[in-house]
Formats: sequence, structure tokens, C-alpha cells
Amino acid sequence: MPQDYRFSFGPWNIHEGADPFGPPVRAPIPFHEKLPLYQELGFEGVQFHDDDAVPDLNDLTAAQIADQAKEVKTMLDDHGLVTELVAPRLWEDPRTIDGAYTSNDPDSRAFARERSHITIDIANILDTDLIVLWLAREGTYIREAKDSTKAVDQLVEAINDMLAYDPNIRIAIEPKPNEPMDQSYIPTTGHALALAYMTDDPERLGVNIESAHAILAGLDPADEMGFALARHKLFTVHLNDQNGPKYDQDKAFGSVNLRRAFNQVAVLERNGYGQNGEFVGLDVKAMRTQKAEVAVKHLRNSRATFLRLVELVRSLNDVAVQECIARRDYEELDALILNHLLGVS
Ligand code: 3MF
Ligand code: MG
Repeated sequence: MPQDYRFSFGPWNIHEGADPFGPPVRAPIPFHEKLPLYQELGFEGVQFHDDDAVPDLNDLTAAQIADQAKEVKTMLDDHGLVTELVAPRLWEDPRTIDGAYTSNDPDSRAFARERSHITIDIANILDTDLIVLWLAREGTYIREAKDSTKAVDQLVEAINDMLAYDPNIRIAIEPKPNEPMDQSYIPTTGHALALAYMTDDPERLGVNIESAHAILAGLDPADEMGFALARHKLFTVHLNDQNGPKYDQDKAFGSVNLRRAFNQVAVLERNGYGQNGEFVGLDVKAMRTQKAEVAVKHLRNSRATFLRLVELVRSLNDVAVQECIARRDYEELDALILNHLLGVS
């Protein structure tokens, strides 16, 4: 088994099974009980929302937040885990109902900036320089509600503010075309990277590409990753799978379309992803039907699928592939790939 990849996930990947139409079906597992599961499942990186690390942080003083973050850091050390990233959760507070950085209300925008500073403080204590921005409510339900041009400036200003607040952080934008909004301002990798290059320090900006988000946008996740990798902008990934452009499903990696997963692994592997410390991050949900005692199999399975696909990428007959390409015989190449995935030659 290839062992040269490091894996991560966020504690929200072990969840209670609630969906928009039904309540939780599994008891919540406290954070300290999730931590031992990481190594058991083969993971060493933890992804956090700011309030995964410090719950109810809006009600705490800066000193209290720092104390709690330090406790979490000690817990991680005790379990041999490291923090990969921290993301401000800007979509649940009443003040961010109409968006955070692009809210029409200046008080909401100020709250979002302040909260982002707190996220950065927590990241420093947890010893990571990587901040992820999923711009969840930065968009509209109706086009007339906001000014799309102004929104771009507001997003650039908010990012510049974070870059200035801490000269060491890097920011990975996680694009998603819809949900919870019906239109988001940063729907694709192209939008995210264009925004990155509008900021004061594009070097410190990159993307977090989630397979399902690309599929929701009608795009191929491997090509989205390739676009970012071409300029060393793939700071992290959220691998998962998605059955069509429907609601966000966060299915286990490769579970819908194995070939699409193979191509994501191939583009990562061939571009040296991971060799500069990048993690293979997952953003997967167990099926709601899954009983509590077996509700982490989606993580174990996704990791195992990734590693099996790494082996398949490495064992692909590249000479035969190149011969097909040279002859422009893509039907033969198609068969070659399918047979390789099927384990027949
Ligand atoms: C939503 C997501 C989010 C983000 C997370 C970190 C809950 O579709 O993918 O997961 O990944 O907030 O940015
Ligand atoms: Mg995600």
C-alpha cells in the first residue's frame, strides 16, 4: 500500500444524520471522543471550524478563547494529531443571515471581519497557517437583493483585511455554486483564483477544491484540480462524491463514479500533491441509514478507496496510454482505462 499521503477530516464528518427533512438519528459524539478515532482510521490531520475548536466563541472573551484553544492543542498533541486548517463558520449566526463579507448591513460585515480575526487567533494557537473560506452565504436568493460588482470588492477587502491582520496566514477559498444560497458569488475554482489574484498578496491565496462542489457546478473535479495545480494553488482538497447536480450529498469518495475518482487521484499524484505538506482532506457524510456503531465507515472506506486508486494510477501502463494518444485512438484508450479499473488487461 502506498503510504506517502497524509489524510485529514473535520469533526463534522462524524455526525448525527440530520438532513433538511428529518432530525438527528444518531447521538452526538463529543469532540474528545472523536479524537481517538482519527488515528484508528488512519488520519493524522484535523480540520476545524473556529467553533469546532472553541464552541460558543461569540460569548467568550479573547482570553477565554485562547485558553480553550490551548486545551484543544494539548488534546491534539496527546493523540499525535496536527491541525490542518481552521475555517470561520460565518453562516449560522443571526448577523450573517444576509451574508457575511457581502452583507448589505455594515454591522454584519464588521462582525464577519472580527470573527475572521478570532479564527486566525485560534489557528495560530492550533499551530496552522491555513485558513479556509467557504463563502456559504455570500450570494443571493434574488439577483436584485445585492450588487454583484460591489460584492467582489467586499470579498477582496475582507480577504485583504485577513492578510493584513496576520502576515503569515494562507487562505484557501472553497468554491461552491449553490446551497445554502441559490447563487453564490464564488461558484468555481476559476472564480476563486480570479479573486485570489485581485488581493494584496496573491501568493498567500489558493483553493480548497471539493469534488461534490465541482460536480454541482457541472464541472469535472479532476480538471478543476488541474486548473489550480497548474499555478500551485491547490492548498487542500475535500474529496467526496456526488450523484448528479442535485443537493449537496457528501458521499464517500469514489462511491458514485470510480473513474471520476481515479482521475482526481491521477491529477493529484502526477502533480506531486502532498509533497509540500498538503493533506488529502475528506468532506464526507455517513448515510442517514447507518447505525451509530458503524457510522465512521464512510471515512475508512474513502481513505481506502483513495489508496487503492493511487496503486491503480501507479500501475497504469503509461507506454500503452501514450501509444493510444499518439495514434489518436481514444476508443482504445477508453477501453484501456476501463479494463484497468476493472482489474483485467
Ligand atoms: C459545505 C462544505 C463545508 C465546508 C466547511 C469548511 C460543512 O458544502 O463543504 O462543510 O467544507 O465549512 O470550509
Ligand atoms: Mg467542504
